[in-house]
Formats: sequence, C-alpha cells, structure tokens
Amino acid sequence: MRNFVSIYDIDNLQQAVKEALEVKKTPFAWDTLGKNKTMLLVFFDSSLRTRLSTQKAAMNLGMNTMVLDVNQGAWKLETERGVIMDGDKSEHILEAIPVMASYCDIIGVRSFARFDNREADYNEVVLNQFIKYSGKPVVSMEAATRHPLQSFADLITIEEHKKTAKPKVVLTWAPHPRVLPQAVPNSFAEWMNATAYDFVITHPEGYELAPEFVGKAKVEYNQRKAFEGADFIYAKNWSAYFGDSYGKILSKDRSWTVDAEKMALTNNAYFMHCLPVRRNMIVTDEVIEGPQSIVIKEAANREVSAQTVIKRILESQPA
Ligand code: AN0
Ligand code: CP
Repeated sequence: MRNFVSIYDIDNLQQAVKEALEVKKTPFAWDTLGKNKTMLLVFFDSSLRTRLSTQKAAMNLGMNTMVLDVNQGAWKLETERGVIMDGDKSEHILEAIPVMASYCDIIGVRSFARFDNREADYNEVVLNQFIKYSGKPVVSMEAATRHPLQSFADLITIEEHKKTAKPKVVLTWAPHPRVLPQAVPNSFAEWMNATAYDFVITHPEGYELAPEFVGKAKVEYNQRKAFEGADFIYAKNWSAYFGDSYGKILSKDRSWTVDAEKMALTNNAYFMHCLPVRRNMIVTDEVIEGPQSIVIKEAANREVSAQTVIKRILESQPA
C-alpha cells in the first residue's frame, strides 16, 4: 500500500479485516517494523481520537511520531497557487509540504472541507497536494470528502458484533448546531456498499449525499421505517451537499434525535457514532449510555485500523 485515502487503497476488504483482528490480538508483534522511521501527523483541524490513536498505532510498530497543528504555532499556510500573499498567510503549502516531508517517512493529514467551493472540496485539493509534492506515503486522517480510518474501524466493529451474515445497517442523519462535513457519512456509505450488508440511509429531504457515495444504498426518508428491524444504527450529522445549499444547515429538527423509543423499533440494534457527539442533539443520554451503545469500542478500534494501514505501508516501503 502506498497511500491510504479511501477504500480503493484496499484490494481485499475481508483480508484487511482479518489482518486488523490479528493486529488487535497481538499489537506488538511487528514492533521493529518501523524502527528509525518517523510518522508526521499534520492537523489543519481539531482532533482527539485521530491524534491519539494514529500516534499509538505508529508507536506500536516501533515508529517515532511528530504532530503539527498547523493553526497553532506554525505559520498560516496558503493553499492556492497564484495568490499574491499580502494577507495573513506567511507560508505557501508548496514549500511547507516538501519541507515537512523531508523530516519523516509517512505523513498523516487532516484537512476538512472548507465549504467555499464544492468542486475544490470534492477534488480534495489539499490532500492531493500532499500526495503530489511530499514524495512520501500519505494517510488521510479525514479529508474533505472521506474519513477512511474511521470507516475501516467502523467495519471492524460491525464485523465483531454482527449476529448474522447480512445485518441491516442504518446510517441516520441527526441534528447538530454547527455546519459539519459529509466526509464521515460519505466514507461510511462507501465502505458499507462494499459489503454484503443490507445498507439503508435515512435523512430529511435536502440532505441527499453525492450519488457516487450513495451508490446502491437504499434511501428511506422516513426515519422510523428505516429503523425497523435494524441491527446497527449509525448516527451522524452532515450539512447539505446539493446545489446552492452546499455546506448549509437545512434543519435542526430534534425529532431526528436518536432516542430509546426509536431504538425500540430496531432488532435490539447496536448504537454507533464516530464521536465527538453532541448529546441530546444527535442521541439521548439514555441511548449512548445504554447497553447497546458500542461507541467506545468503535473509538478503540481506531488504533487497530490505523495500525493495520501503517503496517501495510511500512511493509511495502524499501528498508
Ligand atoms: C467532524 C466531522 O463531522 O467530520 C469530525 C468527526 C470525526 N466533527 C466535528 O467537527 C464535530
Ligand atoms: N472520530 C474522529 O475522527 O474523532 P476526532 O475528530 O476526535 O479525531
């Protein structure tokens, strides 16, 4: 594996899950693989889980790790070429990327959608500049359109908990006070569509995701109907994708909050969310604290997905 930016960087998903479960069982079995190698994690946006789990994963493999928060202590970076840099940005990403790359062997990047321009976001302008100008393997730690380390952890978690070969998995939109990206739901849909699961997406009208991510998923606008017989409920907020509404909040309707009454419509479903989660907007205290909530196990699997990915990259690098 050279880069990890989407599901397309994994050729055999079943094999990858199998390998992840081995990594989980014996995390220190490859603890010299990354000796004298350095992983740099570059954050343009905040993080708790990704920051810690990716460092831990790299350390389990014997790597050194460095973290740079671009907006705290580093120079503000210009990302567009051709701009006259007479504003607040002191450095251009076209110098910063090769400089950062010269100090490390693998680069992780977190850069969310900016919502100024849908085309720029969906072309992954920032992530692709890292791939093009670093000369080093690049791992997406959530980019504008996808969060593949999260989706891989989600798949591992579902595989560990599923009771039937083809569980019903429901991705439900839920309300949130701030504008959030589509990366997590896009990516989750992409990974679920690559399985044999019965996969359903439910959201209010206007919150349709990009067709290339919805794929063959069933879209059900009635949330209660979608929940019927579900084995997994995966909640997430996202902002609108289509037309002039791109990056806008169309609804904060709390009748979409996941609560115990709605969970009772399911087949005793597990509750999942990538975290961070806003309680009593996305999900009630009762549901997230309840016995079917697997959000902490899901977050713990972020170390496993990251370690599996970094291991594969190290294994395919020259010594
Ligand atoms: C981000 C998002 O929705 O993409 C990160 C989630 C992992 N969430 C927030 O910014 C709250
Ligand atoms: N789920 C996730 O990526 O969390 P952080 O934003 O805290 O890294």
